[in-house]
Amino acid sequence: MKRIIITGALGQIGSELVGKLQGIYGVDNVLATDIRPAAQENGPFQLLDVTDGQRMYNLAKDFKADTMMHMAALLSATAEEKPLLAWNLNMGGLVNALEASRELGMQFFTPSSIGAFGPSTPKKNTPQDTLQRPTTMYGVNKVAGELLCDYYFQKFGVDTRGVRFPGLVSYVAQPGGGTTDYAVDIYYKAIEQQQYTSYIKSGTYMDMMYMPDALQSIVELMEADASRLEHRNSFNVTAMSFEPEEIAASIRKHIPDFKLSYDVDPIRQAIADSWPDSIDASAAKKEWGFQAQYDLDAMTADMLEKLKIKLQ
Ligand code: AKB
Repeated sequence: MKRIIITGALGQIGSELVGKLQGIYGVDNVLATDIRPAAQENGPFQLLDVTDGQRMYNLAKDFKADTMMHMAALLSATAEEKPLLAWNLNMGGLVNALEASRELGMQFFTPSSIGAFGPSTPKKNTPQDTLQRPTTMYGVNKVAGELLCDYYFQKFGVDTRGVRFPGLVSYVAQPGGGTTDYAVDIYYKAIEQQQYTSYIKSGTYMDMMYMPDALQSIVELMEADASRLEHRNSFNVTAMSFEPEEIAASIRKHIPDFKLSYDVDPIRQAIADSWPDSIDASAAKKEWGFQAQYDLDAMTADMLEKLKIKLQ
């Protein structure tokens, strides 16, 4: 049985990860933390600014945590607007979480991203091990983070694990400040207004995954037999790759009058253009059995059904 501390528990992933882990390991074995107070506390919760390493250590120690899931981070578009804040928060938070894990002997998870790739990376079926020269602050943080997690494993024996998430789609908590956020917004607007104006250009492919598959991948990687893991901190995982017209076509199977138009945001478009069109997840499949359940149409059907209820 694990005792888990989660940072960024009110963020896009954290909001659902907490419930998933509570269901598996028990409500009292999951300590949710975030920089802002929870509207509703469904289990142990503490305020935590991840740049405060001492408080992070104390909370983990008092909770007797054996696992750290470090989710707090600024996403790609916000990091481009505020690069120094992104460096301090993304790298400062990560090193604090790794240090607490080293000192307390905790198993460790943090997500990397397709943002860890750059324009010189092969764009199609991007290999697990390849060129990583990202041109965004977020990407710089993610590559440095992957290397730092590898370092903590090699140097100190911390059981660090991680995946490179694609854009994550969910009806529970909206993402904020990401480049792939359009793929969430579009479903809300489809229900509310039967139309969407995309800030990402037609023909721009990016990898995506539905949140239930993302959560399952975290649990499976953390439970995986360590002796099978060669790529501990940077597994490519993906469920689908699409461009705006393809998600619109999927939505039209349920809302035939749905209209898609464009007002391209040059900053987020440039970030998207620097990322792969599609990544190869075969290392994750081979080393710990990763398998996504939802393709684009299955995700669309579930998103629209759940959002109709939520937005009533
Ligand atoms: C973002 O768009 O910044 C994130 C990511 C792909 O890491 N969703």
